[in-house]
Amino acid sequence: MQGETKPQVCVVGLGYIGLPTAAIIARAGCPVLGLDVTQHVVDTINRGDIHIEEVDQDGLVRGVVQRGLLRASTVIEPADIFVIAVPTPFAKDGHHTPDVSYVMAAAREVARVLKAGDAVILESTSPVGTTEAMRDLMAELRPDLKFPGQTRETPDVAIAYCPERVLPGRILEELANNDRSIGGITPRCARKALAFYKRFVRGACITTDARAAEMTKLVENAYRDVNIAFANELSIVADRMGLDVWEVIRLANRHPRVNILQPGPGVGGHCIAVDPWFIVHGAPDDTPLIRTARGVNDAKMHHVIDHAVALIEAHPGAKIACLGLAFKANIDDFRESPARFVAARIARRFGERVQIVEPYAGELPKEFADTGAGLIDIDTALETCDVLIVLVDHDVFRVVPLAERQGKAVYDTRGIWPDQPVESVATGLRLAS
Ligand code: SAJ
Repeated sequence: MQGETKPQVCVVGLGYIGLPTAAIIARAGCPVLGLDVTQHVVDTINRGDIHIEEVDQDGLVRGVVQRGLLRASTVIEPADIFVIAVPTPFAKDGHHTPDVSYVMAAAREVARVLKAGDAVILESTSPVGTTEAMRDLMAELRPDLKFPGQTRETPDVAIAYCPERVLPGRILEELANNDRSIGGITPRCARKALAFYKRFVRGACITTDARAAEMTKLVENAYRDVNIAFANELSIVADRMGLDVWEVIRLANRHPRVNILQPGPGVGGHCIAVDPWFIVHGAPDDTPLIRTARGVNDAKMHHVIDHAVALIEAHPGAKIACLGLAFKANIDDFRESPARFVAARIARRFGERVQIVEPYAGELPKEFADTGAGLIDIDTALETCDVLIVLVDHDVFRVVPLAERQGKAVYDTRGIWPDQPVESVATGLRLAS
């Protein structure tokens, strides 16, 4: 639109989602203030640098900072659109209870500067009802403003929920191209948020109400968790029956209506292993499947540890290489990683015999201190280790040819080496013949 004034945007939370979101909104020409509680994060961004490696693959952050479109601060300022992208972890009660305190703290901040005509959009993965709770809090703090769903008159502000659904490893691409669900507290709120997202999202933007959008996000990740649990359960059954689970899955997936996911050492990351609990917490008596899937995926980690230990004990004195610590392939994120958990257990048990290969790590995480385990590269591992335990399907591991694995005992928990000679045919327990 020619001569149009672009809205001033404030993105609250400059983490994995908030920072790239702020950057692509700025790239669309809207001036953005990024708000974060950490001074170091704010200073880093204002220098045009980044504190999260993946975000700046194409210099996007530096570019928008240099053009004066993105600026970071610890102090909120008035804006036209507020986007909240803060963490929603578990409470520390041991019951997987969602902790929405960061969302509510962000809403308090926003309420301080909110004015008639503004829109507040929550992006954080949240239990159903959080957007309404956020609205209630802001309404309490700002009795001078009319809030949607609480008045028969035209409300002063719009409030909506629009979850992100980007895949770590492809954040920038997916932020721009994925379809989005946009849930308004009222249809009018949804339309206002839609007009905003249309500025920088090329995918389809589909409007609904806030509760449906909240549930949609949780359902997407619970769907994936349940389907990975199915694959992991199959892998345990196949182990018992002496079958190659990857071959069985490959064959089954040739059916036109079957699409089984891949088994692995468990499910990691900050989303798939967390979000299903938000559904369970909201409906504890009606979610046996979702709860069981979580249990299956967590138990797979222990199954892998047991198998790895059995393999190592069958090779007394052999040097062991654990391949990978990241929570999934080709990323440098080691948080909530089953690979890291398994490798640490093996390192604690077998000490100096264990070497870790993780091309995305400069040093080993702290739990490896005092275990005796070292960090080596894949070439050294192939030269010096007789037992290989594949925990992450990084490309650099996948391309190791059979000739370099010959004569080694291999436990491939990701199925990256289908040509590995099988002596004892058990899922993942592929011993070189
Ligand atoms: N995994 C398997 N087998 C598979 C697929 C994945 O074991 O067949 C494991 C991975 O190794 C990893 C975990 O699951 O440990 C999660 O990885 P992922 O690639 O499935 O998902 P995330 O956590 O990187 O991102 C997910 C995505 N959600 C869905 O695909 C439904 C992403 O689109 C969301 O935006 C993101 O969660 C989020 O932020 O919620």
